[in-house]
Amino acid sequence: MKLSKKILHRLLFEMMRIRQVQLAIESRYLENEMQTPVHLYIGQEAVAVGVCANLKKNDYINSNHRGHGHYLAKGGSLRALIAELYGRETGCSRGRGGSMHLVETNAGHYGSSSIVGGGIPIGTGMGLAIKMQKKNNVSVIFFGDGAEDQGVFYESVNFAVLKKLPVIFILENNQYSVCSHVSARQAGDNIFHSMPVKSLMTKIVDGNDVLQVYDSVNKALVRARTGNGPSFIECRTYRIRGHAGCESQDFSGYRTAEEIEYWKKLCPIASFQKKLSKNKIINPSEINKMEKKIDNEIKDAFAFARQAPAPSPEELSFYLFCE
Ligand SMILES: Cc1ncc(C[n+]2csc(CCOP(=O)(O)OP(=O)(O)O)c2C)c(N)n1
Ligand SMILES: [Mg+2]
Repeated sequence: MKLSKKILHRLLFEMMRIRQVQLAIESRYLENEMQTPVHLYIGQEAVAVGVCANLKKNDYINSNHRGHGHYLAKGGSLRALIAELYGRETGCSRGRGGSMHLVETNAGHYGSSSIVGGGIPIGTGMGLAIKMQKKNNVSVIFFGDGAEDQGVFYESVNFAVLKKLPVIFILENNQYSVCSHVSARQAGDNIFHSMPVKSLMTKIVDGNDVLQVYDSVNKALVRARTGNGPSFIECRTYRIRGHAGCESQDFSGYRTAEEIEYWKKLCPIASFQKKLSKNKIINPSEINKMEKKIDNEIKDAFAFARQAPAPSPEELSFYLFCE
């Protein structure tokens, strides 16, 4: 697939932006001003970016607890993300949700949640709504290999195939569900081989290669928009940081330092930068410019978030589903 220089630069920029935001969050996390768990996306950037760069604003996404990358790639505001982590009224969930409850319906982001697998039936239902309303948009669901362990995933895939829904299931197989490796949970090597139904387009891609992700989603979108039903794409990747919190807070003993080092060398951003540089599509000063631009945006977002007001105690229960 031949992509323009503009798109290639955009893919790199978006991945760098997500990475730099994660690093900034991590570097401030132990100040304890962000009173929310965070699940960093470092290492998985090519998935969110490769998927969302294909989508239109009115295409829907559903995300999960590791959702900063999905939110930013789909066009969520960085200021509102950081304000959310700081529990501020100006956050994307008005400071009531924290890192695992990001949402921006104006950008087609219909929410993330801490319920592992919870977004899968919701995104499938959104596919049904699109079909019933005879619209042309698509519902994309991001979920991890831990969510794929759950029965609701298979029920949802079955339903989406049965009704030929415009849904794209994006499995981010980073190989771990908290401390448990995928080989301790799944009978087969490739999850996509275990799909229970035919007539579902299935594909496994290198989730650290943004172009592979982009290309596979592009094909799945054509299929969905032309009424041919859902697709399932397994993106093989790796989370470089621990399950939650910042680096120093990772549990230890469930994976080796060699394994982490191996995957660090497969960094989706460094390898894409290298590829573009080698093909003279980008030069060091352009990369430098991107870094600076992102850095300024991050500084602005943190300053915005930290000076913003918290929800008032009287209004704390507003916008929540509670008794
Ligand atoms: C229904 C449910 N079961 C268990 C948990 C606890 N839990 C939180 S994150 C997580 C691991 C999820 O792994 P995966 O879906 O692969 O996502 P990753 O963290 O690897 O991005 C688990 C089991 C939960 N939040 N919700
Ligand atoms: Mg996982």
